Amino acid sequence: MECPPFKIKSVEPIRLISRSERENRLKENGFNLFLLSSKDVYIDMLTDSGTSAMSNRQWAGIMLGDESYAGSVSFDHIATTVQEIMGFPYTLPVHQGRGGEHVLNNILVKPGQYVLGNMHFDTTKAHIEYAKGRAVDCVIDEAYDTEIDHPFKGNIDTNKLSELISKGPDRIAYVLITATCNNAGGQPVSMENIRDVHKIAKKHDVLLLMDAARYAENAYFIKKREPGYGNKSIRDIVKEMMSYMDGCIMSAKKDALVNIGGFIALNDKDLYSKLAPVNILMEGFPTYGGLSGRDLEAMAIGLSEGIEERYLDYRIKQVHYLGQLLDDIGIPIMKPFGGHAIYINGKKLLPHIPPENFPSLALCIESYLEGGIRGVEIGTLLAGRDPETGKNVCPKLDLMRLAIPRRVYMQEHLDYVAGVIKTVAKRSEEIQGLEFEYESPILRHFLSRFRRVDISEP
Ligand code: P61
Repeated sequence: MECPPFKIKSVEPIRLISRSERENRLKENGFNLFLLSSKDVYIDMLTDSGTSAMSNRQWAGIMLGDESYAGSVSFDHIATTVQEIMGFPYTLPVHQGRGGEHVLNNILVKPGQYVLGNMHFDTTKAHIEYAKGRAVDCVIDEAYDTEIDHPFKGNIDTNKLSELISKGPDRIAYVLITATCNNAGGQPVSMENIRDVHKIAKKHDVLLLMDAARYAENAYFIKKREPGYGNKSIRDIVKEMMSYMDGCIMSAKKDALVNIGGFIALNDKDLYSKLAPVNILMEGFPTYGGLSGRDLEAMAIGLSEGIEERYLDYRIKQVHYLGQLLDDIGIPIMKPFGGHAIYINGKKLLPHIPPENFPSLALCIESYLEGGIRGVEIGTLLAGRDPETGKNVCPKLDLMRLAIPRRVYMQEHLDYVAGVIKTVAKRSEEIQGLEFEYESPILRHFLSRFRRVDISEP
């Protein structure tokens, strides 16, 4: 086995507070782990977003950042890096992924139009709906089954896609491939599927974009799992993936290894010209887009580091190490293991808790109580309510995600996490569900408060 391709220069202390303190913190914060102070969290697996450890080169880049309001040299650095790696000539920086979603959907989506994709992430869906559009998931059925072994569960069902587009291409604002597919367990999309989706989109003259938050991890899976790509470099695979796209939107907080940042990158100058003024309004001048020069610099360096093969190999193997530990002790998890996180099937582990009482959230809360681990619910709570009926959406997948920040934790941390989950699973039958004490109106999981409900009581 190979060691991680880095050594540690700077450390950040962590500490496990007592169980009674953890219980108190939960009660004080309405059982919402987003509301906890990070000093009360021992192992933080809430997200892999913005939580990466930056490299010495990125930190050196921070000092080189050009803070000019207009024409920053650091903007040139990110724009040329995007063009070199992804091939898109027009880059608009944004402060993070959802900033880009705001700008993009403001221009692309007309009321009532559809945005078709494999499985839209929650901020993506929220922004499409905010622009009065409709977000439709067209992922293959296998994605909804945590047990089925399929190498590319993030694939779009091309029959479903064709059918929806054929009904009226004018009603489609654009097609979005999210790679990897976060809500389906960090599952990749194959090159074959990307190519097929491209053909369908072009046939109907519909814009095709990629949500590239985890595009490098997706490219790694193509290399490892798709026939014909084993000997290609990640760079070449990325180039090919992007060659089928009209552009991409990226939260750089994931595969570009930065704590803040993002961008929209495009082939078409006209579309760029439509987006740039809105970007000025919402994010900032097109050469900074809500970021400081140092952020742009770190993002450019991180984008290159994120596609290094040795790094990706270590990264994905680390995630799979945790997956294997949990699988070996019989925890029901999404398989095959995804790119940035391991997802536990909350519905299956806690079948006595109905979806409306948030089984996967209950699992997150118990894992915090047991061992100070902070995971996140990707299920009924996250899915929110149907905008028309007001009812809970209750998606087929109801999962607890243990996201692994990049270059942050060691094997021992993951051993500890597996031990805690094992203890929680042993007492799964006693675990209670939750109900709202306060339900926040938008992206409700962030600010809502809950109380425990004993499901067994009549
Ligand atoms: C995450 F609990 N993801 O997975 P921004 N596209 C995709 C994402 O995964 C994504 C964004 C766009 C997060 C952060 C997060 O309810 C939550 O830079 C595929 O975060 O704005 C973000 O990028 C948005 C966690 C976001 C959440 C929303 O952990």
